Amino acid sequence: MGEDPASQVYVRNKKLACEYIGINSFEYLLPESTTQKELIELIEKLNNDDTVSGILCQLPVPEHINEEAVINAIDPKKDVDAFHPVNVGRIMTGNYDFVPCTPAGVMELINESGIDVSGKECVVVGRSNIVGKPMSMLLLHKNGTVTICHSKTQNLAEKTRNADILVAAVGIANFIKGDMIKPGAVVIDVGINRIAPKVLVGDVEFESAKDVAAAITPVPGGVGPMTVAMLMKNTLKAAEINKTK
Ligand code: L34
Repeated sequence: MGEDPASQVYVRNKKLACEYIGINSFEYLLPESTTQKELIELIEKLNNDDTVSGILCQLPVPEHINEEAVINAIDPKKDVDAFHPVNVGRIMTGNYDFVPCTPAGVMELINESGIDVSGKECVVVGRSNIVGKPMSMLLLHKNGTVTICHSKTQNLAEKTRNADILVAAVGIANFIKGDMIKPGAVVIDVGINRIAPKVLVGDVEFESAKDVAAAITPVPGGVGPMTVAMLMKNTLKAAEINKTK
């Protein structure tokens, strides 16, 4: 909904990924003036359409729309973002079909790099419903010892310097400096901050961090594309779950 420039890039990347792997995707680009009722009516139409496996509403939505009401309107069986409370609850218990795309992408990067989370000190900076909270749960399911830090955390650098695996998801450009990182740590940068028309940076100051960390993800070209890849995985899962006889 609306004209958020970042959303336009992200949605485009999702559509391209669908095209690339052979998933039909349909974009409903709703004008800013659309009412919440109209948006929810569209979601309900898609909920009831057997030819639709997965639904997502790209966030953020404009101010006059209640994000929670929109998320709640999506059929949990088609909720490929895993934002619906039913799916959030299932992530807590560990019995889930859909994993939120960004945290899932982070886990995939960790696994594919041969990094064992078990017993490690994992520090997640950021506590959003979309990244920080589910991220912490996924690391916990892999037997990490998880600390969640946020804007009210005292002695933040002390906490981050203790991390074997550090996930930065605060949304502040270059927030984590090299001296806040333990030598040899794995650093995952979830932030995407546009600091100039053509300059994207993460939440980690890459230059000062790269020589301290044993492994670090870049921005762009790090977690962002993984978010898109995990959406494809969830959508395939949704197609299997919603298969009509
Ligand atoms: N409903 N809203 C919903 N689901 C999501 O999973 C998202 N997210 C976040 C924002 N809102 C959402 C995304 O899709 C972030 N996000 C996302 C998706 C794709 C990319 C980054 C974030 C991405 O493709 N990043 C590339 C290009 C960045 C650019 O050029 O701007 C990268 O290399 O990081």
